[in-house]
Amino acid sequence: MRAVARAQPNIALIKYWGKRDTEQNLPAVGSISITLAELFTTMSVEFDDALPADSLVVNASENPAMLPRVSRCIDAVAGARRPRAAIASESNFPIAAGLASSASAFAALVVAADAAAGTNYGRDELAGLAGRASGSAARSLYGGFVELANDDDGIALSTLCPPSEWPLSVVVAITATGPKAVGSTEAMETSRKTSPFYARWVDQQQADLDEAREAVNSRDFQKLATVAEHNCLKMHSVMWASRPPMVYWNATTLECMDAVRQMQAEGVPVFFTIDAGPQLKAVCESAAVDEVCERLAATQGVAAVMVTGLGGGAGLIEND
Ligand code: 2P0
Repeated sequence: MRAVARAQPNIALIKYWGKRDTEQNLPAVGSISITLAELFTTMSVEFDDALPADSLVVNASENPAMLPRVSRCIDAVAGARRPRAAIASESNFPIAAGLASSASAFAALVVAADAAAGTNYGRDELAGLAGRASGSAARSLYGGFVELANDDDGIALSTLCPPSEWPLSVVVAITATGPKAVGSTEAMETSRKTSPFYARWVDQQQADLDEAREAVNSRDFQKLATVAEHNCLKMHSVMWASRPPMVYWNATTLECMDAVRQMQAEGVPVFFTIDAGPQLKAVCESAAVDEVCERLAATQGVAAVMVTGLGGGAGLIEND
């Protein structure tokens, strides 16, 4: 009745932003991501009939705020008549700062809950369950380059390229720590309801997905760089034009963008992407990782850099 799973966050290169169904948490657009290797969340779920209620500990502190969402996700896996659960998670990177901690957390949660309850879902079903809790979490069930496509019933996941076949690196420049002002779920709804650019964003997404998929299939770094930066800046433009506007960047985020632009001008194979937070993620060919790390670490205002390769999907590490 106890299981522990581990999942890595993923970084979207073609972004999920906006929902077509808030009830079932279905995305308005498809997305393409890379699953990371060295950053991870470890999640333990223990069912126990003797417990009076579910409990959640995140990085050694009780977290009642997140508990209802976590409990609903476990209900979706194990049924509402399941025993109460003690849930504990640990992440080795800052949570709630635009580093996709909800992706690794809910991906690990569905794997652990499934094993602890003995429900034995397949990976696609687990991805669907994770996606209902947090859209980006569905992608962390898979490794390497992952595409999430919309279909009639919900979502469909596929691996475009395993990590070993195109082993890019990611350097995360931490430009601020601490939780962000507006969570993505709320920010996406504000964009959908108020941004004049939202409809165009949704309309254009298929073309970006097609271009990025072709770039991945042909291992064309420049092509991927161009479409990924374009897609990222379009997503942020949707947010900037919302009411109220949502600007997740700080001055250091812009300094880091400038550092990436300078490296590109010098021929370094690197591009940036930025999610719903102030951190900049620089994706580069592995041979360039030391250079990219050094240059971002030396950029004014950068608190720290983290380096990671690409990794596999969520998996079980203990099952008692
Ligand atoms: C992504 N983000 O594709 C995009 C890019 C942030 C910016 O998915 O409401 O936490 O839980 O489904 O998955 C963050 O949103 O949102 C996200 P919910 P989620 O990675």
